[in-house]
Amino acid sequence: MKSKPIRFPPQFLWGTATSAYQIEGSHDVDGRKPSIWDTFSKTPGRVTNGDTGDVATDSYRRVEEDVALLKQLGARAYRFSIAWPRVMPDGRGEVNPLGIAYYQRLVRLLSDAGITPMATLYHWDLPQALHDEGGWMQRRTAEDFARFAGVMFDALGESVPYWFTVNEPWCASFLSHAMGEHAPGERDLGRALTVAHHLLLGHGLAMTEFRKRKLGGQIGMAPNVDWREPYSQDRQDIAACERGLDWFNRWFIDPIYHGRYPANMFARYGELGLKPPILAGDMATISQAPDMLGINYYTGSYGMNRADPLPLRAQDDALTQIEALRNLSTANVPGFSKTDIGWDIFPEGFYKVLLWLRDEYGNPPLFITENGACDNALPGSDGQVHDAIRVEYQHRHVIALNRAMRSGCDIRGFMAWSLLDNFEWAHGYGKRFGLVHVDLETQTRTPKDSFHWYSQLIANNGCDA
Ligand code: IFM
Repeated sequence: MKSKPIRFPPQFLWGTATSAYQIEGSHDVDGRKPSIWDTFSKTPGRVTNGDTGDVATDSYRRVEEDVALLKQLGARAYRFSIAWPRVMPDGRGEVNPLGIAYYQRLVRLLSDAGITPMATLYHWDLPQALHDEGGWMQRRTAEDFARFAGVMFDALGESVPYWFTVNEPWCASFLSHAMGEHAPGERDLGRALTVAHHLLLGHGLAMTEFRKRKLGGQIGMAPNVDWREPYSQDRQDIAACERGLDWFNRWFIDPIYHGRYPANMFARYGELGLKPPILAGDMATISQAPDMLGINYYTGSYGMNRADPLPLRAQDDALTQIEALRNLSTANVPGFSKTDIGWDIFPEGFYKVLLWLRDEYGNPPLFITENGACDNALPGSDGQVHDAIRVEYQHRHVIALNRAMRSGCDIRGFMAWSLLDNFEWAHGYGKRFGLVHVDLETQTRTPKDSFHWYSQLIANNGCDA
């Protein structure tokens, strides 16, 4: 029996997302100075094949071509990020008019094409000059970030209706400062906690700048979330999954919606002698009411209590401490398939985490700011890219999204990650997330099967279930 097609509200914002360092290239053009990712990617051994964002998909120069692709897709919105080192090359002080002009042009092109612009202020490209002074370890960097945000609100506030302050703060803190996988590549849990707090503070201070200007648009943060489904109803498995959610999801969302860090995880960090550097007034700054929340979801899994729980010990390295904080292991469920980056495909987790956000935070307005799959399919003999993994992934996640909306979740838009194959951070260009294939030698763009599938979905405002 054929099931009924699913439909979305008429005003639902379908679009795609990218970020500056991953696509722009032109790393030393028109006054841009290095960010921590320029430095990190040029450090031997940090990025697969020694790839860098120097050229990326050349989108700084091909902005018209990329907007034309969005138009061809039928996108109603486009989420891009603004490179801080392009706009304020030293992180503070002088503003670079050429940097501003680039984003004004992008926004104009989008608006002319009838595409709603959505801007992210921090997608990990901290100006190197600020990092040299201590970077996110310094409270002052949060204040510098708010000043940069203010500059952008003045430049684009009238024409950009949606703003996201910080993208995936978990990556910019724990993955970067405790797990060493992203710039600046440190392995110290205490430093990661400090960075996480300053990112949250930067979010709050940017919110203050936004509110001061009485702009008509909306603003929020864009954390990444995952879902841990208890493998059994055993109390210990349920508790382990809760620890996983505390560690990954609640650590960044509770401060915004509840004005405090999750108590259990806070206490666990305390056992390691660690705590965030909270000063008087910080939690009020961080928790001023956002207009909406951006959610990035890619994967999740079944979780269970670790068979051999680890003690919390200050002398252990950061990775062992993280294992001990969570004491959570992944249950291998037969039949789970993976994307080409090795992440479990778990649309049920998407549905579950959306319901969890609804219940845990009072059903906030949400935008799915990222969701997508790595599928390394290349052009075939017919010249087309048959990225079947991505089409299936996207289809199943859109069905989960629709189910969550029918369960009352207030979701207003969906940005597929990503418009183009691009610089996938420590994986370099070897992992492809684009709806559009990019030949890195020629910069030729070829829309993939997933692009055509998504285009149909947008045109019909729905798809088969
Ligand atoms: O490419 C990244 C993006 O920059 C942030 N979210 C996850 C994507 C895929 O790893």
